[in-house]
Amino acid sequence: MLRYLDAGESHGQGLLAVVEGMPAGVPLQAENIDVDLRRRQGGYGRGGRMRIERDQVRIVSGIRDGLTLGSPIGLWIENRDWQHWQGLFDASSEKTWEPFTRPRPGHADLPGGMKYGQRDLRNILERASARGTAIRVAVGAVAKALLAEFGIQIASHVLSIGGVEASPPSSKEDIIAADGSPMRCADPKASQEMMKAIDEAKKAGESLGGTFEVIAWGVPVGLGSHVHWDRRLDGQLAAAMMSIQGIKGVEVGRGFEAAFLRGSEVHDEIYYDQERGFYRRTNNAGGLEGGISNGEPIVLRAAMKPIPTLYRPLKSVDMLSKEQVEASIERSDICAVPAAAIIGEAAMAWVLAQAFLEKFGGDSLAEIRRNYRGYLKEVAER
Ligand code: EPS
Repeated sequence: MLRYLDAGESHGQGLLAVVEGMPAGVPLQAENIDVDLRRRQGGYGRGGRMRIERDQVRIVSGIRDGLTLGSPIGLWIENRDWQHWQGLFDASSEKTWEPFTRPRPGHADLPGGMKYGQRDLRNILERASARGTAIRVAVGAVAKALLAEFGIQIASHVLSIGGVEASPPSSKEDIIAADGSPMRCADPKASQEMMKAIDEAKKAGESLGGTFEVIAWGVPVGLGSHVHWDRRLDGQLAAAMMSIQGIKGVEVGRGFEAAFLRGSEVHDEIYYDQERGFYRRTNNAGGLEGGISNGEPIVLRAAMKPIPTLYRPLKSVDMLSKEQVEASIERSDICAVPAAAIIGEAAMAWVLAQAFLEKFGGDSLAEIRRNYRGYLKEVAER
């Protein structure tokens, strides 16, 4: 069983995770994890925090000579910003911090404060902050390292920002090439408009959401199962995607659009040839049928709401005085959809790695390879 726990507050010392259940023998380098951490920090529309942080992971356990040992992998990312917040988590410090008492509509502030009995909502927002997604991306990169050994590749791209829609990319190469661009979008013309929309939103004290797509290529047929609701891979992937800060909708394959079409327009017809075995010419199902991967690329889309911190704040109520006020302003991003797409990759990688180990599990990479090859051989004969 592959599992992890993470901890850390946005302005605490740092973020940590323990990944348990990774087999021995998987090549893993901090530098590879750092590539994804850098990707997460990018994207047009980010706020001041990303100019402070230089996210880098320290692998503190579970590795020797660049290979996993099968023991728990400890990961640590320092918050450089912590030094500006000295005393926030330290009762012995002389510095006191103003309480945060005007909850932002749309953030965890108010429901979190009510649930945990807190009037200083900093006690909620510090953990609710999307800062925590840095460690989630690091954990996802560990999962990606395992999946890469079996030719599974994950990428993402932005589809829309604040109502500006990109035309869909025509090839895998276009999607991968979008990675380096400021909006992480495969349509250069739409990207320009998206950046303009972000500039306008910034001027107006607004924030913008959008949609993105995450794709996994090379996933074998047979991950997940139809036999019980919580074993369905589509459900697990959707839950993982939905748990990312700001996500309000998830689609698999054609998703909501399929509900407007007829059966014959939606379902992917089945073909067979000696070399490829069973195959499809379309992938409207997004690589998932009956909660099981069907060998086609897995395609998920997610919708991110606009970030709740508005520089022109919405109405709120002060937790102490109960007076009608404007919500507090906490430094934030105008738009974080390009970053959310990277977090989407991590969420997908984690669920796929879990499902992969459930199917082909073993204690070492070599053992898993044997199981995997044996299964593929059997599948080819079916
Ligand atoms: C983020 C760090 C946070 C925010 C943002 C994402 O840092 P700070 O609060 O110090 O500016 O910039 O989080 C949110 C927008 C949010 O609402 O939680 C990061 O590392 O990605």
